[in-house]
Amino acid sequence: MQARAAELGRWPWLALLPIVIGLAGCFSERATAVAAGPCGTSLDPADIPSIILAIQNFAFDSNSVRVRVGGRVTWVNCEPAGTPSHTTTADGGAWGSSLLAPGQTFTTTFPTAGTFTYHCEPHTFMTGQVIVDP
Ligand SMILES: [Cu+2]
Repeated sequence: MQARAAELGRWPWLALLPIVIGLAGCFSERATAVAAGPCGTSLDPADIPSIILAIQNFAFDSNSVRVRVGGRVTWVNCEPAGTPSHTTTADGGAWGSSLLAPGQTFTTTFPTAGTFTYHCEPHTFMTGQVIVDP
């Protein structure tokens, strides 16, 4: 512990290193999301203004998002190749994707305000919600 304190005394900027690395990680992640979507999937440029959600580890990430009326959400299946396909299916029937294999995407628009819960058809334990603000 004392040795570490002495090291930091000699190179005080070392204490900032984890912060700098953390920030660099944030920015590169964001740049990747805009250019290629999560997990490197190519996105239709028309989908870029969407809120983009990854499907990974048999979950919607994040499982709760907010958009404005008229906003869009794009789900991207980020599972590794060979993982069973998923859907995004509104509980009330407002939207429903086909089975999305790893690497596939689905986009829908939200024309009305409200809270819309959804699930994955083959894996009903996978759930999420989209809150649409007026
Ligand atoms: Cu699923």
